[in-house]
Amino acid sequence: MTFDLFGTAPDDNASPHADELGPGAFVLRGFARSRLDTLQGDIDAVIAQAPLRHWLTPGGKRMSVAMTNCGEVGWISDRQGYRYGTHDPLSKQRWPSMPASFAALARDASEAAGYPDFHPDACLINRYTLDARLTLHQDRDERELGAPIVSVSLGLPATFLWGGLQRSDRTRRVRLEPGDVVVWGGPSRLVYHGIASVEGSFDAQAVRYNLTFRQAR
Ligand code: MD6
Ligand code: FE
Repeated sequence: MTFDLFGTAPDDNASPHADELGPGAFVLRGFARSRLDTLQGDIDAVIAQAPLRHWLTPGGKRMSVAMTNCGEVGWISDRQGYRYGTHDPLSKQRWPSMPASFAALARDASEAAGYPDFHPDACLINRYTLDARLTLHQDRDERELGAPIVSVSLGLPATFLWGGLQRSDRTRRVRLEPGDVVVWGGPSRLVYHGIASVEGSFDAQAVRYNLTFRQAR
């Protein structure tokens, strides 16, 4: 499947295409490739205001992925559970606003995947070092489960796990490269997924970043 079925490809030189993971779920290969430098600069600016931190799970374990947020609301985890909140619990300030480059990418990618009416109010920023993992989970803390999720990969490649609607369903391994954008919604919105591993290299950059856009409220 090519982007021509959806609209115009933004990266003319990248022979972009989409892999369908399941009904309503796509990997838009290389969709953000031409925007990576701008996105990384804006990630660094958000992190300067709202530093990355390792949330505690409700069960009391420290997460290996470091996280922060921008947008109207941010995703928070602590002993009380998972939730969205308007303020950073560390600084007691509002989360930094969503950079224009983020909002534009979320809009363009959701539209390309057939979700023209996506208005994210939350962007979770995940940073993975080589030893970080994200165990199989559903994204279900959002009020509007009719809206899709848009997820962008930067930095080191990773092995993404794509399962089913039950935790015990078998998983498929999908390699995500920098610039790949995963969009999923509809019947796939509550599919279990995770990050099995981040692939090291001799690149100067030793981390993977992921931006996940949601319509949370
Ligand atoms: C990651 N992504 O790629 C983790 N969740 O680092 C997610 O957990 C995720 O990619 C919901 C929708 C898309 C995602
Ligand atoms: Fe997720």
